[in-house]
Amino acid sequence: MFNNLKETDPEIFGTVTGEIDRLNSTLELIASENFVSKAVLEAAGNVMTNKYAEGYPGKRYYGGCEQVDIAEDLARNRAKELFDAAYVNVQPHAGAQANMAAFFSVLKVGDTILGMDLAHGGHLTHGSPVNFSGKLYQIVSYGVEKDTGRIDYDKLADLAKKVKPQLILAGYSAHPRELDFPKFREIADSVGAFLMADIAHIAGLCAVGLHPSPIPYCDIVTTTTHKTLRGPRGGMIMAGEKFADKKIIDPWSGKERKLRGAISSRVFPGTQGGPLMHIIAAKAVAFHEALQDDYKVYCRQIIDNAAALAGSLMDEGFNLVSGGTDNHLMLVDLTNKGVTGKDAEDALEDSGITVNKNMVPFDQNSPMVTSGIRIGTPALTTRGMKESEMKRIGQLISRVIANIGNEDVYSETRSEVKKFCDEFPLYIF
Ligand code: DSN
Repeated sequence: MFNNLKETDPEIFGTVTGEIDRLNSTLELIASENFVSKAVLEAAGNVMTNKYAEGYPGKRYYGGCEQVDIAEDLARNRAKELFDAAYVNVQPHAGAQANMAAFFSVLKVGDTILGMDLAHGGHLTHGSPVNFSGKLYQIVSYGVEKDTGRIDYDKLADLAKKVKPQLILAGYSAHPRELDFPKFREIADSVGAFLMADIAHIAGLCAVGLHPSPIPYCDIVTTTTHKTLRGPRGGMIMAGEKFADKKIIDPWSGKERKLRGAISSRVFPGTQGGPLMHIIAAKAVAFHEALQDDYKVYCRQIIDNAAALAGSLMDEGFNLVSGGTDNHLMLVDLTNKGVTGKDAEDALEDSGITVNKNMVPFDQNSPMVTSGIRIGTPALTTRGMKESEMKRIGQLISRVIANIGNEDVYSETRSEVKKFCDEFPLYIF
């Protein structure tokens, strides 16, 4: 495989084969990453990258769209079935673009968003001052409680009453607990706000019923397609039966229209041009895979693996934010170990274990240093690992963090990681 690439561009060929080697020989514990199937890879890397298809199936601005129309319809219909959604837009290039189009569908510049603080598990696009969301909107952040690591919904309701946001955002990139969407709806209704969920991390779990679905409760639901959902890198916007045809005032025209129409216009032509048709085809393949029975078994195992890894780390004396996890990720507060997130990330990387440094709630360190690491199980679960491997991985992580700077420990750990990886082969071309 990759013979043409090898001949044309040996340097990039080297990075691709190097990346395959890296994936095959290390333990991938970044909570937002996964390994797609070879079918998804083939769909993502083919001639559909050539096609311009601005517009939507049946209503394009270019000829020659008959095949890509079929692909986009398959992607939309499969996503509708998977999430029980009435409206799906598979064109957002990424999660940030999905969130931008969603905000632009219902908010005027200067409106107020109530979203989760980045340091408490939120996301850049949920109102960070260095992101368009923080520049264009008034942002009021909510967080988790210091003692429980959980959202206090009564406090959130009080805050909403005080700031009267136009939109409340439920969702996170680093929160280990279930979200209570009915409660969020109640709070949004109490102040007349739109409710949006960003389920980028938990989309797969929501699709199979292992996390409550936001679709019956939220006006707009955004997601990425490459995390637990195990598809190509990309974004998507959905709305449920109750909301897709809801009449709203389009903030760009000032006229009344259906929510689904506003979302479609904000994705294209509002914020994007030609959709990435090869990626949309790959999204369709991933949704097909997620509709099979074994995908639910996979998602169950992600959660069981996260619980096993969390248990192993707690046995080793680690403090987990909120004391554990309900989902695919955990947030380890390293303060009691006297190690920063950055040093832990670097030491683990040198030992063949990939995680990311992450702020913990009420963190005193900067985002480039942090006091914690975020760990997730979707990728290793795809590799076939189960609870016993998770227990051992928890012990390996503990050994490395107890021996920061000890190259012998890193090297012994790398050898053990290599053995693990050989037992669970990943990409063989
Ligand atoms: N950067 C992603 C994550 O790691 O969670 C979210 O966009």
